[in-house]
Amino acid sequence: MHESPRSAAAVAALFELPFADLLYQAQMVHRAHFDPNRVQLSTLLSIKTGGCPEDCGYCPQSRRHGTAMADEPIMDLPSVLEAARRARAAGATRFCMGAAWRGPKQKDLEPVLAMVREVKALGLETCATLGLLRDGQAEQLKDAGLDYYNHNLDSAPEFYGEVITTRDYQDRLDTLGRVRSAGLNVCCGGIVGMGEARSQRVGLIAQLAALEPQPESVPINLLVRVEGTPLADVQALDPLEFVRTVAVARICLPKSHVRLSAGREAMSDELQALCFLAGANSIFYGDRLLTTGNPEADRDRALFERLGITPAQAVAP
Ligand code: SAM
Ligand code: DTB
Ligand code: SF4
Repeated sequence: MHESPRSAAAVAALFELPFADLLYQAQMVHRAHFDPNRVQLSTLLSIKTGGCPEDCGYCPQSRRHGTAMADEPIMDLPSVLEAARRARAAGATRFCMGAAWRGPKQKDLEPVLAMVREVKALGLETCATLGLLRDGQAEQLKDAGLDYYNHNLDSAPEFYGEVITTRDYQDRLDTLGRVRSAGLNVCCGGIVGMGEARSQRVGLIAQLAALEPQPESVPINLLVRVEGTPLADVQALDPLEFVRTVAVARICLPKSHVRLSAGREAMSDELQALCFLAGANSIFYGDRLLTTGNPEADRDRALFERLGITPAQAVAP
């Protein structure tokens, strides 16, 4: 028996509410499960950048697009640890390592396992996003001390094929199943502003809400339109529709941390404040996402100060 809406019709009805009624409902759900003035901070690091064989239309790291991004080797362990220490010192509680792979080969996974072990030893929560996982790989990551695995559904199944052709929706669901079975926390969300219809934003949230159990962490990305990618010139999403999407995610995924993710750099403080009011309670923190920019930590700290938001406490080292 689930109390939160998860049928497409119920999710669509939320999107149709007057803005004030939607935000009021999101606030009530948020306050029933979380301290509304606390936001979790995760810092990203691209440990393997560029040269990806996949064709995700939004992504600057695909080697199929004209983004002229170099195919770099995997980072060395000391450099990763230095970045993790910096993130910890700045106040992040989770460190997320991303790789531009379709998925890791065993020889790729070995150095990542070492990174997970050592980052965990710094007292940070660990997260990795490495693409599709094969049988046994999630277990190896779990044994190394991984806390979260990020793998996004990205869009509604009806829209997915217009953005990506090299992996299908079921591949993603299979990886999420492996992550869950290995006992890892699931971080799974999507991207909006890719030219999808509202009904397709509904479809994305309905899919996320139907995951059983629901993901612990739900990144809502606003497309960063990168020159050279097929989606570079797509029409910008109405900012208030973005706030609606966050609010609907909060209501449908009541116990999940909803992360205000990519796209924040271009948002005003006022728009971000509306997103926190709508129930977002996590951000990517630090001046880079994977390959694109993110607000400077100082700007985020100043915004939190103005809003009376306290970052979630770091775990003891
Ligand atoms: N290669 C792995 C994979 O795709 O599963 C992991 C890294 S991939 C860059 C992680 C996520 O970043 C994607 O699923 C997508 O949701 C997000 N992303 C990539 N490019 C983006 C962009 N331009 N704007 C917003 N989100 C983006
Ligand atoms: C997620 O949902 N968003 C992050 C993280 N998970 C890996 C990545 C955003 C990437 C934005 C484009 C870039 O910086 O390359
Ligand atoms: Fe590769 Fe991931 Fe980018 Fe897709 S989103 S092209 S899989 S790095």
